[in-house]
Amino acid sequence: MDAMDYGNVLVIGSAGVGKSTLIRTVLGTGSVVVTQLGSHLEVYESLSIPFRIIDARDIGGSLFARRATIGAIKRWSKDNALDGDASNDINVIWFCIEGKSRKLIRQQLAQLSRATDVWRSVPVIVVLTKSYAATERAENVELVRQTFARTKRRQRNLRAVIPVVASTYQLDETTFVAPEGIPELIEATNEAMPEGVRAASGDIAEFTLRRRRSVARGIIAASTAAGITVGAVPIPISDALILTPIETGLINALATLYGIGKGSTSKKLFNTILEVGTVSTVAKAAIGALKAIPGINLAASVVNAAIAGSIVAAIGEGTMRVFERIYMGEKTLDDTEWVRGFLESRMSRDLIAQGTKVVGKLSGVEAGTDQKKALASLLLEAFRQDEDKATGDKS
Ligand SMILES: Nc1nc2c(ncn2[C@@H]2O[C@H](COP(=O)(O)OP(=O)(O)OP(=O)(O)O)[C@@H](O)[C@H]2O)c(=O)[nH]1
Ligand SMILES: [Mg+2]
Repeated sequence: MDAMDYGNVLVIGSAGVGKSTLIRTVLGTGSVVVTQLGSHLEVYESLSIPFRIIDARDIGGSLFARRATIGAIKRWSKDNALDGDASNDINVIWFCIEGKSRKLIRQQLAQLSRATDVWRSVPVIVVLTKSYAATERAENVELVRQTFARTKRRQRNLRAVIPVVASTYQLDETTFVAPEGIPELIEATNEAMPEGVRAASGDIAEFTLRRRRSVARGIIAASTAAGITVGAVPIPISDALILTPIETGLINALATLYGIGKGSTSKKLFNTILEVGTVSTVAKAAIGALKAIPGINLAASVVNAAIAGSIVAAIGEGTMRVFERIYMGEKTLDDTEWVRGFLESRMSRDLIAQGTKVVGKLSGVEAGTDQKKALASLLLEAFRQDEDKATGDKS
């Protein structure tokens, strides 16, 4: 992409609200270039999205720190202008606010508004970071909107208020809050860009699809770890019903990520997926085959953990691909029979093969190392490799 086409996003917020975590999730880890400007300013660039993201660490802090940071941003803009880059201004500002209490939200908003007075008419997106409590999201959004409504100029600048969870938040070993709001933030930011630097909607769709996939993998990883924990029982598993709550959570989290609602048609689809992943003959066959791997020197609970983890990982990767197709309009929520066939063939083809490999490798893991951790990473590696190999396979 031509450097001229880049828009600039300034990210501000108090220390520890989650700016760096957010930026890394939005851009992904691949192809990101970070330039350090002094000690308080980092400029992130990705080859696949036309925004630069500027992490201004201390702008909400002391007056002195704020002046220094604003000065550095202005100098950076000027230097860019000298390089012949037309888009040297700040085009969008993300106010990062942690939605802990009403009072804190108001305080942070006031502080960030003051700090950005020099960018008087630049569009603002308020990002409510660490929005782990789903029940509080709507209320916090409303509070921000009301606060902005008190000043006409600020209200004019406000483009969106987006509750975000940038990375999986683990509540305990088997429950977690899935990432939230990332594709929405990318889309809203692109919308707020001046026309000259705005990406075509097709390019943005492709970018957010890739971001969705990487968020999906975080969800699958957390669910697989939960499956390993739940599966680690000494009595042999006969079917995967024990995994129902985890698979249900997994399917729901992926559905939210791909914008699939909770109507009656999707419910039927979710049930189909759950069936394949719990009581189907394919699932049972996989359990039988994995239990029967000869010559393994592992405790029964470890084998069970491996089986449970394999099933969750396989269902997760398969469901992600199903939802991608629906998201792209290639399939619909009504295609339950296609979904069943697709998942069953993936399960019977890959689950046993990958699961066997993983159990074999696990037997070679040195005694004393954390077997659960080793198992989780072996599983994800195995199913991811399979996933990447299968890319482009449209069956
Ligand atoms: N699980 C989870 N942790 C988060 C999230 N956002 C931030 N954190 C954690 O909160 C802490 C602070 O996050 P940072 O991204 O470093 O915050 P920051 O705003 O860049 O902080 P400074 O650079 O010090 O200003 C880190 O331990 C993060 O891992 C999130 O969405 N999920
Ligand atoms: Mg940071």
